[in-house]
Amino acid sequence: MKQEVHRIQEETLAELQQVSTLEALQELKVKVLGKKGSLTAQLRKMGGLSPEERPIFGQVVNETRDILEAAWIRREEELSQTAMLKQLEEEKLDISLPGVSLPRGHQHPLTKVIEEIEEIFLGMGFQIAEGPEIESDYYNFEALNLPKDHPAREMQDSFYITEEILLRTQTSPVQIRTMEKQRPQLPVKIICPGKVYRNDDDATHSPMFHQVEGLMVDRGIRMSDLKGILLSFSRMMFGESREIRLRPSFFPFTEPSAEVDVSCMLCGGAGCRICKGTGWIEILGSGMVHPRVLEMGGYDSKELTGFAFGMGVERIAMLKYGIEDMRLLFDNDLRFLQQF
Ligand code: 2NM
Repeated sequence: MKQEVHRIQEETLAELQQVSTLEALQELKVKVLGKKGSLTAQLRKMGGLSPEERPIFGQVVNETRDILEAAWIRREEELSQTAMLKQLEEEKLDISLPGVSLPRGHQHPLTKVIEEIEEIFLGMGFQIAEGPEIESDYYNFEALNLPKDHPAREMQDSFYITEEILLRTQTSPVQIRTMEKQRPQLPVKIICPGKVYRNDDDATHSPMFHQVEGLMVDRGIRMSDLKGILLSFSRMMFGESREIRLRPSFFPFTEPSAEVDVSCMLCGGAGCRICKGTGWIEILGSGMVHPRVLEMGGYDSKELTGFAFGMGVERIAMLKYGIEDMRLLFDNDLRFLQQF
């Protein structure tokens, strides 16, 4: 019987060297060490042995099993290694090849301009406020004193989602929301950068564009505060030698209202192609916040006053960088973007 066990051991060790796949290895394992395997069968014969012989034979079988199992693990490693090398060879995978590099993007000039505007106003003590691009009719129009018959409220001029919900047409709803949220803490001193949407699409209008609006509310805020802040902004944005001028205008949410022009950054005010010979370039709209808007924000308009302004970022970027066609800002052509 001992010889039989020894024969199984030698035969199996020889067969192990013959098998060439992991599947065949597993089959061989079942054939020898499995429940119905040849070595397992030897153990069943122990019943026929004398009590003295049994432990000795048991030990022989166990030793053989240990030897075979160790040989199995070695063979399994060899075969796995061979299988992997074969796979690598078939895939012709060269892990030493360098990766494929992707072309590098570039920060968008609009993002740059927005960040620059933010830095300037942060430096003057303003905070940045953000809000939803999908707005209610209330925050977008009603609270801003836009009457029901105002053209911006026509279905065809704004992107309505329902009769009560639309894409914001300016960032001022964020200012109403901020007034409500931070009341009664003063001053309110915020700028609101972000995307706005209007149903216009031609060479000079994009259905989506960017705005930065500003708001300052406190006791005793006057038009001269507005003018001082906007002069400082214009000089930091367009150069220390800039001047500004205010022209009367109209907005439903401000009274009085003014358009703000900055002296031409190209000719310094002498008159050129860019300023169409006037020496001045319009950069933003502004005014003293309408008392009704302050009341809508929850403030007592007899006690407080404020100024507000709004500018189009695309326009500022085009002036600052001398971009002639607004559509270049929306093409995302790297040859254009990489110039800024
Ligand atoms: C502009 C021009 C003038 C403005 C008004 C307000 C608010 F919320 F206080 F009523 N925010 N922004 C404003 C005023 C915006 O954009 C051309």
